[in-house]
Amino acid sequence: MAAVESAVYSLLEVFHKYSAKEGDQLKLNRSELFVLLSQELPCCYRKDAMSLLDLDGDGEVDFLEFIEFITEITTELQEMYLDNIIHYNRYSEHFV
Ligand SMILES: [Ca+2]
Repeated sequence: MAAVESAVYSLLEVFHKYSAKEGDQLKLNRSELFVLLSQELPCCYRKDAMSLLDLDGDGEVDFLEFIEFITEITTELQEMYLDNIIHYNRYSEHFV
């Protein structure tokens, strides 16, 4: 499977692995969200995660809300990634 396809399937599998544990199978309740973040995204584990991710205020996180959060994280990581590439390229120029 191609890398991006694998990443997409991984997001789907992780979300549904945790959302299916209790109540609505297609949404993360507070405890499911906290377990998912602590197990799969420990860098983003926060006590106020539910209020950040629950955009429609229904007390649960659906897949679209989860993906929006993943998009925000990925965008922030891209900025760090690009900074590192720029730094690396500047550093490399001194030694060519
Ligand atoms: Ca929600």
